[in-house]
Amino acid sequence: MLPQRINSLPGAASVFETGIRSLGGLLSAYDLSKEQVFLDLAKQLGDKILKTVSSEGVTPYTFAGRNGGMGCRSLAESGTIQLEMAYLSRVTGNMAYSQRVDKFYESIRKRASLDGLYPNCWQNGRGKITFGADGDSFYEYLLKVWLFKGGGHVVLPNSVAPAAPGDRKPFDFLWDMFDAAANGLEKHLVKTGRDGLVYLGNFFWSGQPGGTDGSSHYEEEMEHLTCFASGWLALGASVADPRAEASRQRRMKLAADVAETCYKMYEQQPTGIAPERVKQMTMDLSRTDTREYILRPEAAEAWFYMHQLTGDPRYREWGWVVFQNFEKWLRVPHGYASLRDVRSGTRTYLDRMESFFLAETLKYLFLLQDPDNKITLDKYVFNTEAHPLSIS
Ligand code: DMJ
Repeated sequence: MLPQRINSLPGAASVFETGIRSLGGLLSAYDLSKEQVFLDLAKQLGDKILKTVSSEGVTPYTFAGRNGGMGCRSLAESGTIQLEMAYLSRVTGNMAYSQRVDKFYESIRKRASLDGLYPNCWQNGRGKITFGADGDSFYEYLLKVWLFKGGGHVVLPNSVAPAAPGDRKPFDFLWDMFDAAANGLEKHLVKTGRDGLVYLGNFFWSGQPGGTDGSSHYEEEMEHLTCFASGWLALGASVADPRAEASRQRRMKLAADVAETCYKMYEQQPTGIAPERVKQMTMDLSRTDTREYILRPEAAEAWFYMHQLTGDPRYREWGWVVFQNFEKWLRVPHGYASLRDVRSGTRTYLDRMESFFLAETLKYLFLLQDPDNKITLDKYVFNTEAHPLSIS
């Protein structure tokens, strides 16, 4: 039995996680079932989240305010609620949800970027740029919010491309920001390792234009989180729009390369399970500072997108292999456990099963195999926690 009311939320709760996991989950449950109770709860939660957002669209770390681990407001915190609020606005007719959080786009656009890329601590105007933690879903939502608002149509293999939208829309700046960020990623973050695989690293930016000064530098580190960028690039490259034409093939190739690197992250470990991150572009983990796997979804997400957008069966094979590895190494009597060391033949677990394992990892692996899947990327956008929302 679902509660009818959401009372107080703990001050220590993360606004970001509540938005993507709880609000996103309620909205998707409403979208798929049309049961009013889910929307009633979502509105209450949306109101509580909205109260924490400043008039500039800046979201705090927790409901009690505060900064997160980096000691600043992060890009992902303020840039990963626009999709959920756009959905709430659409179904309630109350534009205040969307208007408040979209203010963040005005705030960030006043800041300097490195070819469309912003530092995680965006208010500092310099520092770490990444498609991993604290940056990732800001970039993800630029494209997804644009698609959700009707900016463009995703074309699946063997389907007919609809006519591209004619007039420029007020929210088309989101496409421009997505496009600029994808160009920035190609220019500053892509590197081919000694193993011939394509990695997406980080960049430490001094804030100077161009990023070529002595105080800026590249970091050879790729997080598991960053694997999402494969699906993101492929999704943007599948849009029926003349603006996507020039970069389409190039970005599709990069998306496929990154998806493959993410598979190798799994394949090249003795357990067949990928670690949290690799460093210095090597998969043997001799340089990394962690060998944990905390059930992250981004590789499965990449293969799900790549399969749906290309039809290439290899992604299904990869997903199946990895699922079998999960069964072998992670299954415990009452669920699936995180692994302390993906190179060790001794199962040593962390006492942790994140909700994203069910919401994302298993969902993407299931949808990847499901021949009757109706949740297609021309009709749905997935929020960053893999909760599907129908586009129209
Ligand atoms: C998920 O909660 C979301 O995808 C988020 O954007 C970052 N990554 C985690 C799971 O790894």
